[in-house]
Amino acid sequence: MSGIILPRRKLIARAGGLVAAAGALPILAGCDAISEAPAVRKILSMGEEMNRASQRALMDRDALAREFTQADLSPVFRSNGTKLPEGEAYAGHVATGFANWRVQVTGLVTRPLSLSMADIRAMPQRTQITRHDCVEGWSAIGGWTGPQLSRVLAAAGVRDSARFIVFRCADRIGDALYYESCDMVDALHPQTLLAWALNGEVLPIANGAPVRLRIERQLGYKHAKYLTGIEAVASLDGIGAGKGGFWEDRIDYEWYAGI
Ligand SMILES: Nc1nc2c(c(=O)[nH]1)N[C@H]1C(S)=C(S)[C@@H](COP(=O)(O)O)O[C@H]1N2
Ligand SMILES: [Mo]
Repeated sequence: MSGIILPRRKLIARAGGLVAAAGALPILAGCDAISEAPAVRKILSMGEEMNRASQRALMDRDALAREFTQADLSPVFRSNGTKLPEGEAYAGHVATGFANWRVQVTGLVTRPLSLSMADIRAMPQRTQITRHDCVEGWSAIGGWTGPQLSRVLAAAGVRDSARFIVFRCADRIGDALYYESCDMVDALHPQTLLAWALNGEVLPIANGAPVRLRIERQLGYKHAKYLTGIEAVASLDGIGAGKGGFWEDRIDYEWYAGI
């Protein structure tokens, strides 16, 4: 990936900075004269344009992430973070082809669910070819298949009081199991999937077998692998250290990692 991903907040701060800088100039000279100077007009309109672009990006949260074609698929979809969860429990699941794997859907739902992989594959499926962007500076294009999270949440009868969805994973990194979360806009987004296939094949272990989240309007670390639980909550306060994700709680990764 060649593009640098700027956190949205920084973009807005930059746009704001340009406007502020231009706004400061009239103090030095006559207001009209200076704001009519072509260079200043350009800076002012650039600032406005950037502000508009940032706001549009923030507000148009339902817009689809770009989808690609088979020809665009990365030859190898690399793996990052955990590549093989440690421990006998996961090894046992690998040995049995994940026949006993369950994804628990709990929290603010009227019908808690315990989904097997067969249940997940029996639901209506969506396939999408999208680009994964990791904050570490690489990206890859892959084709993902699985049910939309919105369908799973509807089946569980998610309550109106749910404001966030928490994702629980089977892999431990150091002191804790990996976890992530998102708000209801991303949870109900049509491209947010419980993906069990990559490029038409059963999901490789390195990419989160047997099922991982695809949350296409967000950066890589939000795409929880090795999913064991989906929990609807009203607040993130009781989750980890309260910032909503494994990395958010440990280093400065932003909870809202929208792209
Ligand atoms: N459970 C779990 N999910 C995870 C991670 C992880 O280490 N454990 N790493 C995250 C990061 S930083 C990225 S970029 C993607 C990598 O997905 P991939 O291994 O399929 O490339 O998974 C994300 N989800
Ligand atoms: Mo990442």
